[in-house]
Amino acid sequence: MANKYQAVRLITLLSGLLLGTLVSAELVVEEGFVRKPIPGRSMSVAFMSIRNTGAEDVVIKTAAIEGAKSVEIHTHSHQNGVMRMRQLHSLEIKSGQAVSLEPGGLHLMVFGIKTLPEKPHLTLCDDAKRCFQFPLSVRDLVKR
Ligand SMILES: [Cu+2]
Repeated sequence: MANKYQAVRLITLLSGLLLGTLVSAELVVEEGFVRKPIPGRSMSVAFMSIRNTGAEDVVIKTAAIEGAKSVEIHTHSHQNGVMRMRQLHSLEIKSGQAVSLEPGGLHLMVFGIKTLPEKPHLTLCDDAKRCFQFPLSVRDLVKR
């Protein structure tokens, strides 16, 4: 009787551990693209929607894009009617929510672009140093 009870407890413990691995952080990047830099320039921007489909909140600390030297997370803010860019050192995406990086708001500032592959990999790493990889597309500059 005691052994049976212990077995049940062990199974509960194991399923708890299993569940722990199953509900680990999960991010999805939708509509992700990096803009080709202006000819002669090496700096550009990347936009996307980042969705957290996991059960825990994720705090993104760093971003990297294949073919670029460095990437910063930026936001825009209005100061006395002037739009300014500001670097963020973390970007929280709550469980079940999505954050949009779009023109005029949050964006990834991409530095030191030489040649972008056709589908450059975006790597996002969180505060627990877990990294997530997603393919981006490359878009030409909007022609007016
Ligand atoms: Cu910026």
